[in-house]
Amino acid sequence: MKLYFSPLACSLAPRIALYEAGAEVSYVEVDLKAKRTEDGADYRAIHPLALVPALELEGGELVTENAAILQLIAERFPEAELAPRDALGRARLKEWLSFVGTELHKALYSPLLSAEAPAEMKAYVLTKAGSRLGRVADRLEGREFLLDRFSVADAYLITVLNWSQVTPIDLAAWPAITAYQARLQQRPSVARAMAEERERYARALKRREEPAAAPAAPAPSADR
Ligand SMILES: N[C@@H](CCC(=O)N[C@@H](CS)C(=O)NCC(=O)O)C(=O)O
Repeated sequence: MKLYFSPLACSLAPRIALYEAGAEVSYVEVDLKAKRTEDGADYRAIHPLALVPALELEGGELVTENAAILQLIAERFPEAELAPRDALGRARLKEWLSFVGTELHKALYSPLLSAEAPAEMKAYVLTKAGSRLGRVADRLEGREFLLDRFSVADAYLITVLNWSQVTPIDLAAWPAITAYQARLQQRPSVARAMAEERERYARALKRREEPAAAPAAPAPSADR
């Protein structure tokens, strides 16, 4: 398998899941601005929208969309127990994957991180932050994970929450979320994935001759 990723983008989630699973995978970095892979290939020829993540399977099939990729990883590595097996548990997993993908990633963080989104749009999406993050905080109150144990939904949530620090969102308003973040960042798969991608991010910045210091989260851009 091959995971197309961009450092600290939402493709961090499948990397975390793959580390949890102990999967043998090659990781191919994509420059989302240039739309090129690190081997110089035109990424638009691989993914029509040039988005990450994309997971290429052994037979060459390409799977896109984080929710689908994460569930496929969970299914391929059942011993890692990254997804519940019962019907209600699966529904809850899909519920949270959808919530993170739509209410948080695309409806909240993407516009805030975009260099192109107009100020009015950013102000509008910020009006939704309290209710959306409040929902997450309510869920995490008294729980270690979104579901009964670590799942691919946590891999996605921790990835998206990591972007807060380069947005006006101050997670300190939700202690259940900051406690969750602190806990998950200690988890070996998460700690390893974040450390590696921070390094890759710093290298990518350097290549673009921007400040070399590695931030804990990506700088605002049109890429998330
Ligand atoms: N619906 C896609 C969204 C993926 C997405 O937005 N990826 C961002 C990185 S977090 C991206 O590739 N952005 C590049 C761009 O918008 O051109 C999914 O769930 O996988």
